Amino acid sequence: MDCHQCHQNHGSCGSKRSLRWLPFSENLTRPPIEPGGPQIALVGMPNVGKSVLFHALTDTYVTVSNYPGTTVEVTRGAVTLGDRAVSVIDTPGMYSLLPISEEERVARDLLISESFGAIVHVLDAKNLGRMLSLTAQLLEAELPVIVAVNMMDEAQRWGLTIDREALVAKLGVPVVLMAAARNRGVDQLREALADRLASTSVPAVAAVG
Ligand SMILES: Nc1nc2c(ncn2[C@@H]2O[C@H](COP(=O)(O)OP(=O)(O)O)[C@@H](O)[C@H]2O)c(=O)[nH]1
Ligand SMILES: [Mg+2]
Repeated sequence: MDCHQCHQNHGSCGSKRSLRWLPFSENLTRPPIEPGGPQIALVGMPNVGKSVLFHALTDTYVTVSNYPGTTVEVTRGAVTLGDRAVSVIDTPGMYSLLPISEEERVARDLLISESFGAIVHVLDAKNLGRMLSLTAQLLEAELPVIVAVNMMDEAQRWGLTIDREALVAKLGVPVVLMAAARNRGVDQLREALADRLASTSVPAVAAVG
């Protein structure tokens, strides 16, 4: 069977990662991850719904591994965007890019050491004010941020409304309102991701003059 990371026999890539396999028919229809293609990271404070969103996006198998030298687990999978399969990472929760905990250090190191076509900053709609400080840090670090305001179902129950257009105008990046646990807004996020990756991808073959 092929490894979803390297598309080779698992023994030959040397990976020790555990894999959750799909039924054979689904495995056949899934587009392969582009070698050297873009990656997406889900980042944000703890308990905002990153892992729920990760599983809503990745209907294919995932790998879970300890970040090197730590006991912190990092989950990787693939999200299908149209006819592409793009690698996506669920990062440990972090409050700030200035790490205090081991989880925060791993999340920060991942963002620095790997290159990403899009960084989805997941926020809790009920605590926007507290969470936007991390958005500001990510933007300051010039990361390709897409803001996902999650838990809109709870916010609406609390009578809160979020002015998406105002957020877009203030932050200058795409903003998606969602309730990942109810599968609301997930398709809009896929569209925002596809747009972001399309606008940053380099043509495979350069024009020759
Ligand atoms: N009501 C509601 N709960 C959610 C939503 N997304 C996640 N949750 C819940 O929030 C909690 C934390 O989610 P989790 O994905 O583990 O957060 P993480 O720490 O950011 O990975 C869990 O109990 C989820 O079921 C949502 O959109 N609406
Ligand atoms: Mg999580």
